Amino acid sequence: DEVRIVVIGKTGVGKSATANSIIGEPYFTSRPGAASVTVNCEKKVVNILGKKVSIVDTPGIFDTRVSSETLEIEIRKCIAMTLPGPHAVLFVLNLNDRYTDNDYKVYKYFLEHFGDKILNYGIVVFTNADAIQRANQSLDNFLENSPETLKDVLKFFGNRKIAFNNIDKSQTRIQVQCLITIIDALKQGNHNDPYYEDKNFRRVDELLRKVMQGEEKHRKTEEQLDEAKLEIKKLNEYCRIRDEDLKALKLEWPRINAAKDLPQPENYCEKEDKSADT
Ligand SMILES: Nc1nc2c(ncn2[C@@H]2O[C@H](COP(=O)(O)OP(=O)(O)O)[C@@H](O)[C@H]2O)c(=O)[nH]1
Ligand SMILES: [Mg+2]
Repeated sequence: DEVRIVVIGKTGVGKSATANSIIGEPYFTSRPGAASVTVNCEKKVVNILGKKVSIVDTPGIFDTRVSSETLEIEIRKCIAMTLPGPHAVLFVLNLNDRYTDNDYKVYKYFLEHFGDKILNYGIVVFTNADAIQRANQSLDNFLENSPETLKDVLKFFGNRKIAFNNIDKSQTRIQVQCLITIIDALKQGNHNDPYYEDKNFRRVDELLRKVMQGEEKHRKTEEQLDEAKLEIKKLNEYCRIRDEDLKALKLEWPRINAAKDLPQPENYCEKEDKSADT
């Protein structure tokens, strides 16, 4: 029984602290201060409650000044580290921070670049549960006064949410159990597509084939070509970065696939090279 998780959110909201709570050891660097501590995506695989849990911690990429394209590649790279795909995407927010329009933009960015489908795998994790615990408040109670944008986000995530107190270690076990229960229910609900799959590169493939075969030549050819050129540029950059990940994955594949009959991961980059030769 395998669970693959990716943790996403702004710098300092407590992504690494939450990832550490989940794995039960201080593996990821978590510290106060504005600077992003995690520079690249990092993965740790542990055994929790009889399950093999892999968790990918991501850098706080939303607040650094990188281009939208670089950002997208970085996030895809993190998601690719959970190949064949994450069962759960944890969107981390700090209960002490007011939910702003910028936070809502981050959410919108995700839907735009990764498709509405990612909503089926999202869980909102609120860190700093100690703050509401001190005030003897429940999470639901606290969220009643939150902005409408946050209420909308929660609604779209099927109201899947959990509060984490990453400081009081006596709460860790029950919190993690609760999270695993939510993820199990999620997997069951998503049984036809139990994990989020990055279909982007299949789409590029199809698009290229279409353009090459001259299909729909009479319609929007120029536009399609421009789109294809842009996608090829993105694809090349992605392939360059992902090459190492793919190599590692192929080595790992027999182990990942031990209990399942998953299809071999396709190497889009290689396919791309071959079609370029012919
Ligand atoms: N009081 C409290 N502090 C937390 C909690 N979670 C994280 N922090 C603190 O928030 C700071 C930033 O956490 P970090 O995990 O590095 O955030 P990241 O940048 O999102 O990975 C650290 O000092 C953590 O100790 C929590 O639940 N309660
Ligand atoms: Mg971090």
